[in-house]
Amino acid sequence: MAEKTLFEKICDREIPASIVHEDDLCLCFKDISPQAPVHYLVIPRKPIPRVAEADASDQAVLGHLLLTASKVAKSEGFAESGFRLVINNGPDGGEAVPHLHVHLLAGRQLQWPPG
Ligand code: IU
Repeated sequence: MAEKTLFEKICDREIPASIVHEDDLCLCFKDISPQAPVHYLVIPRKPIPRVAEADASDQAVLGHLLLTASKVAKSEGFAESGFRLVINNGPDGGEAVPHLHVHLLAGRQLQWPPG
């Protein structure tokens, strides 16, 4: 069996994380190196390495990640001021952890384009 990713270990409570939401399909926890006043990661329990490796059978979980991120952002009071969701894919995309995750950033004016 392949070794668990860091984020699978967080799902399995083998590594501590500050979890703000969890359900059958996903977990949302605070990023350890926040780039905004609010910086959370929403990850599927299923260890999909990156969005480019998701397939049609992952459609429901992919939708669930976005809906969950939006729900968390709104529950934290960012419905009006706004927030940003980011998925980094592969080396040029800036992906560091090979377990799909949606970054949720909020709480300051974010710039565009990203670096
Ligand atoms: P990326 O999209 O793969 O670059 O993002 C990985 C994120 O995971 C990054 O923002 C890290 O700060 C974050 N992270 C974490 O929250 N906990 C950890 O133990 C590790 C990375 I390693």
